[in-house]
Amino acid sequence: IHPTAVRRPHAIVVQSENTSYSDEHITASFHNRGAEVTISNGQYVVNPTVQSFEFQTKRTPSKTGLMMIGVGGNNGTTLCATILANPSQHQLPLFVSGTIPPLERTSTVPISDVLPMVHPNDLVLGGWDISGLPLDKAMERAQVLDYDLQRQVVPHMALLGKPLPSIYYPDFIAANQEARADNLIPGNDKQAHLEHIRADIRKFKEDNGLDRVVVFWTANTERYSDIVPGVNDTADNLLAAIKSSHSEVSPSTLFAVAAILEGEPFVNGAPQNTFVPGVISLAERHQSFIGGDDLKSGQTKLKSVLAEFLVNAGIKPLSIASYNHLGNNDGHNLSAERQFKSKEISKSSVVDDMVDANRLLYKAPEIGPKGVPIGKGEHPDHIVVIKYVPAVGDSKRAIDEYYSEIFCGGRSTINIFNECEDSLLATPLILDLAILTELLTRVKYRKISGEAKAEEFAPLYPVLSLLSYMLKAPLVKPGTDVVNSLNRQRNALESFLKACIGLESNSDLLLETRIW
Ligand code: NAI
Ligand code: DG6
Repeated sequence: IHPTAVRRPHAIVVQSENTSYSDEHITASFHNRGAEVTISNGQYVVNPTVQSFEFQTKRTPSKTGLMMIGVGGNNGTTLCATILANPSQHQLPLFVSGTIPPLERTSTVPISDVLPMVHPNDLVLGGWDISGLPLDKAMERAQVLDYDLQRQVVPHMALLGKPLPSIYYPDFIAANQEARADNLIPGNDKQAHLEHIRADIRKFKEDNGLDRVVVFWTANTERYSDIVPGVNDTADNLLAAIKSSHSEVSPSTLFAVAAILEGEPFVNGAPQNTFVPGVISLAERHQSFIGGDDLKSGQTKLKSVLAEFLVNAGIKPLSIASYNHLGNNDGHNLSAERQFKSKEISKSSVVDDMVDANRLLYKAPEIGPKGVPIGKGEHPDHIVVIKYVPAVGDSKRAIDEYYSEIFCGGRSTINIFNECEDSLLATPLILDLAILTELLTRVKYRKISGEAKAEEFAPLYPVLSLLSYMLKAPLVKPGTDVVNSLNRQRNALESFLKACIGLESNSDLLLETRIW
């Protein structure tokens, strides 16, 4: 299934005193430059800051498995089929197979050459589904890929067999999914379910000789879990709530806890609040990586670019109305109110920081007597509508209207209509997320302070906010700001990759082109 093709050798070697190579590691020093800004006597007072770091990246990618929860769905089967259909390892349209901006004026380099990364074809695929349909049949059920491609890949998909049985708590997904749920881990004991999932991860790792397993939620969107003090607000409370099979522990949270306890990264590709505060604390305690939420595939991705462009250009969106209809099983599940609500939240948050960043255009919130802002301040009207229309299957149709105020009180209306196979946008994001997540587990850092003895290298903070570029409602370190701007998210990711080999962040200054 995976004939080995000739791979490009690791192509970039940085020759600098900032960067050193051993057989095992790339070590690079990096100066993180920023500024402290205060307002004094009506003036912004800016003090430039610099903190020096060393990054150490393990050079050999881990032998990595990708275990998808919901592997029998449209995204899961499309991902398996596209990997199996690509034995000659053609370039896939991924972030990691794109290029990074010029290291000098003209040369771009492939992102996957900046640091060693797992090749998509080397991911060992597996996972769980509450539907027991074998994956070849599940691919046919999904009706995403062209008939002829399905026909060619069916025998390979058949070799993947049936998904592992999963956990099903009917209260969390739409009632219309019940007919699918025929492949279940028996019983209602959540502690036993947790042990079962942990054993599945260990077995998959062992059977396939893996060093790393990325556990990925691409199952149905769940309703939000209530945050209940004493239940899911701390790591210990959450573990106790699982022991007592508390009704507010969702399947996705249980999978996240299983991955964390196994020391394997977990990524949430759906919008629900899997990462209740207890999960984040548990990940911190075990230094285990998590990332989410919700794949940012089409409408929201464009919105994060367009809204930023409009606001930065001084064009003031007064309303953004986003409508879409689709006919796949995701759409069916989202036709239920509570599951739609989860998606509505993740699709709606994307313009917040751009509006907050320009309080010249939008009025800031009033400040109350104790210095606390009242409300959110001025904001465009923003609505999100999703309708289920079975006939169109996976081919989502999305309409967006941006109605804005322009110069001299004029009005501008931009209408966008997009038609596209939803799962063909989502699948590459899952691959990118799995590949980048594996990479980030191999990067360590330490602070360098003057002449002081260097600290030990430590892993990155468990919430992998560097994955934001692929996610609609990025999970970030508690207490830090969410960045929704697609350009800034990409710049952060590229700058981080370059920092790991001792290169400065991206600059479009191109000074040599501006001077004699
Ligand atoms: P799908 O409905 O085709 O697949 C979901 C699969 O999850 C189904 O096979 C279902 O049986 C299974 N499932 C449900 N609960 C489960 C559980 N507890 N354990 C194991 N399996 C379970 O949906 P699709 O299109 O593959 O999307 C998957 C998720 O990704 C959805 O939550 C969707 O909202 C999200 N998403 C999808 C995007 C897209 O463009 N397709 C983009 C952004 C997010
Ligand atoms: C319809 O909104 C179904 C959803 O699952 C979306 O297709 C998915 O979340 C992708 O959304 P977007 O806004 O990134 O295109």
